[in-house]
Amino acid sequence: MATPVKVYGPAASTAVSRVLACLLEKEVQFQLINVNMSKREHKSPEYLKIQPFGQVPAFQDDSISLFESRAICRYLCEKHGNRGNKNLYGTNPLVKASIDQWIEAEAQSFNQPSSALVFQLVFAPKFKIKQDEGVIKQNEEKLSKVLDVYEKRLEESRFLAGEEFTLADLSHLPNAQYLVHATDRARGLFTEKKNVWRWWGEISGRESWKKVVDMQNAPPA
Ligand SMILES: N[C@@H](CCC(=O)N[C@@H](CS)C(=O)NCC(=O)O)C(=O)O
Repeated sequence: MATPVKVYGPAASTAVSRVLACLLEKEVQFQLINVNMSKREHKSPEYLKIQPFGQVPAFQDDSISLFESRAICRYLCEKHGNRGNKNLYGTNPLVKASIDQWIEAEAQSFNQPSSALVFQLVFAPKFKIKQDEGVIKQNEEKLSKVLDVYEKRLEESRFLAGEEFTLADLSHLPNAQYLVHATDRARGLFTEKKNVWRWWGEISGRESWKKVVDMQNAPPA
């Protein structure tokens, strides 16, 4: 039996939960090792050896260490092509390119405004940090424009890269999950776009993602 891969970081982290969703889709065994960020364990010299930027997640598979959640997901799909969801990263160069295109759209266009909103609307109140209404408004506007593009795309295809659920869709789950449960205004950014809202219902209903959300909601051990 293969040794489980190791993921370092709390499931509540959006980047960690992206990797967890991928592992569950691919049915790859893993061990989640908590990194206590309030105690700044992610900045310890020991941790910096596997994640030199001092962020979560870090990942280990035997002697290989990796960081960057999207790169870890691609690695898992390439290594375990025949396990679990075989279509997650496509099966031919054209489909892979389309998946990569939408993973890039997530990383370069969706991630910035949605992360800023997750911080302002979810983590700032949790850690008693003052919210900035200007930043919230600005990023709601930015995200709405990004989602206009998604709405058009999702009018013509069921998922971002075509008719199958792929890594491109999966990559959006962590930030969107927080936002649709944050405030009416943030949720409205998704509900007001018919196809985006249909897509969200489909991707967030996957068993793999429901398990990740359960992990996020589990009381600390
Ligand atoms: N691009 C990185 C982002 C990692 C990231 O920003 N992680 C956050 C938690 S979601 C973190 O570690 N923040 C603490 C810090 O930057 O010091 C990835 O996708 O892995």
